[in-house]
This record gives sequence, structure tokens and C-alpha cells, in this order.
Amino acid sequence: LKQKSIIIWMVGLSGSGKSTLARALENSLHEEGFLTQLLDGDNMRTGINNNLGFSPEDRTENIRRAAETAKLFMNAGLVTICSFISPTEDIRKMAREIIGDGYVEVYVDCPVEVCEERDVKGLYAKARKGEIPDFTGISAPFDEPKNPDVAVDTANQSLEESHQELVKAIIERIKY
Ligand code: GGZ
Repeated sequence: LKQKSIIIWMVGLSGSGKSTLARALENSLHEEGFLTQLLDGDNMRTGINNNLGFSPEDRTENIRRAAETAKLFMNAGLVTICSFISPTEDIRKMAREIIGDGYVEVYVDCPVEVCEERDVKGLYAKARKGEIPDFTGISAPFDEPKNPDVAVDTANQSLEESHQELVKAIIERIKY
């Protein structure tokens, strides 16, 4: 096998650019010949996690199942990319403990003010109006990761710059 299987755990607010970067990273890894699996809200919350909402308990269960699922892919030899808000220290500690060696934390750093200003999907406006309860960064907590393995600054960099930086950092960690 020409790749080390690891789990790239992408952390960041809604609208931080996490999913866009996760997909772009996956494409770049494919071009380099790596096998990957992407896990995110789109394939987890609509399927195996379709009974979960956004209470603290449900988010914890969402991340627990995602980490366990990711570990299966990792053990099958795939470079696994997980893109979830993963809002608290405790939630990330749990993911790190489930996965063990192979957990690589990437902080997609974009302040809530910038995410709200951009509000690509209009979710922040709805959260402000109270139409979405427990919205991360508005009415539910987000603890900034203190010691991520990699951080990209999507508030001050273009997505293309962040993408290049991320690909470089990840390829260093998966090539033998
Ligand atoms: C945060 C929410 C919420 C609430 C729906 N809080 O930007 P999006 O829309 O497409 O991605 C967000 C996604 C977050 O799901 P995660 O599984 O990543 O969250 S966690 O790690 O905390 O379990 C957002 C949408 O779901 N969304 N309601 N209340 N984001």
C-alpha cells in the first residue's frame, strides 16, 4: 500500500468553508492516486444519523457514529476525510479517543462574524430570528480548537490558498 491510512478531521463553523475544502482535498488526493472516503453531514445526517438533531446529546452521538464509521474506512486502508462542525473540546476528545493514532485535526478557522457576514445559505439570519434553535456560534457553543495539527485561515485567505496549504500538509502525512 502506498498510503498511510489516516482520518483527517475537519473542524469549523457552518459557512467556514469546511465542506468545500474537504471536497477539494478529496479531488487533489484522487489526482495523486490516493483512495479516499468523505464523511459529512450530507452522507451521515441523511442516512445512519437521520434520527439525530442538534442538541448537545445528539451532536455527541453524531460525532461518535461518524468517528466509529471513519475508523472502519481507515482500517480498510482509505484516507478518510470527516467534515463536521465538531463544536466542543469534549466532542473532539471523544473522536480522538475512538480513532487513536491516525486522527489528524484540521481547523478551518473563520470567525463567526465573517461566517455570519457571508451567510452563504442564509442560516445565520434564520438563527438570529430564532427560526433555527441551538445554532452553532449564535445560540450554541463553539470552542476554538487549541492545538489542531493543521489550521487554515479561510477568513483572510482565498479558498484556493487554503486548499493548496491543506493538500501540502496532508500529503506530507500520508506518503511513506
Ligand atoms: C449548526 C446546523 C444546525 C444547527 C442545521 N447548528 O452549513 P451547513 O448547515 O450545510 O452545515 C451545518 C450542518 C452541521 O452538521 P454537523 O453534523 O457538522 O454538526 S455537529 O458536528 O455539531 O454535529 C448546517 C446544518 O447542519 N445545521 N441546524 N442548529 N448547524
